[in-house]
Amino acid sequence: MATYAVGDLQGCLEPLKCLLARVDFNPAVDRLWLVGDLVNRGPESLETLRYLYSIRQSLVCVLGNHDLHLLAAWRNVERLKKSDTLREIIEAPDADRLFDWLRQQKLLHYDEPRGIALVHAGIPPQWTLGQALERAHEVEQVLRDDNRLPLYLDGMYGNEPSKWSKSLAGVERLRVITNYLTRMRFCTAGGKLDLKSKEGLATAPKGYKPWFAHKDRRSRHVKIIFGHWAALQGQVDEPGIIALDTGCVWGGAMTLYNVDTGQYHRCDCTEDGNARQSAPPTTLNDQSPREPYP
Ligand SMILES: [Mn+2]
Repeated sequence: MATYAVGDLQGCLEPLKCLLARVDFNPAVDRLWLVGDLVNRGPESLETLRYLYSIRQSLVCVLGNHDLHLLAAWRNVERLKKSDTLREIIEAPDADRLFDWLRQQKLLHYDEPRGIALVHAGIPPQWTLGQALERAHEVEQVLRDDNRLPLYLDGMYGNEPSKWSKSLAGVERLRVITNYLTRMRFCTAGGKLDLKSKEGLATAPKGYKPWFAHKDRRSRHVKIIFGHWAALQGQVDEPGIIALDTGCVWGGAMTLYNVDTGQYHRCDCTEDGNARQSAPPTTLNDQSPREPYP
């Protein structure tokens, strides 16, 4: 029995199957952790969700910003943007069952025996793991609540408030929790978000750093596996921080990580998000020198 974590799928099913074949993944005994952004932009969002649903007993899944956007578009199709490739899911005959499954997923998972947290974007520096789990749970409860879901899905968009405060209530509170866990890249030591800079580490505005780089980060004793930030290309020089989004949907690669041995596997992706044949097994440690962040 082995446990793997895989980076953002974004509707790229072939590279996922390439990776699972490479490690001889057996859903009857092995486990697969997903960092979220299961769908959108790639060629096979519907088929990807259907495949995941078929092996749901073997999965641990946290939701990403694209997954939440899919839920919002399901409830209000006018939310779809031109660049979205989500309509096929909303119109599928088995959509209800897929959405019911998606809504049961978490925003933050903690594997206590291993001491490993799984999250799409990250945990803000001013939160302990315990606080992050409690606040993630607030959103998770709303996702499962038919009465409260519409208000959340309509109100989750936006970059404000840019910083957590205990006194926040209602949809603003849920929005900043969601932004931390599913959209964050750069923030200040106090957790003020910059949601506009998306590129490499050199683009951080003054006073801002990657969320994981703040030296007094309160979750620093926990190993954290995350996705979302393709520009990092999996290269993070921070102990216990594992970045798995290697930009498959942008013609990069999909990365699979053996949670217990630390071994990496990659399948290269074509520009249209499919798998490229004959990619040799590699480990990230064999790659070019790491780029330090400022
Ligand atoms: Mn994302």
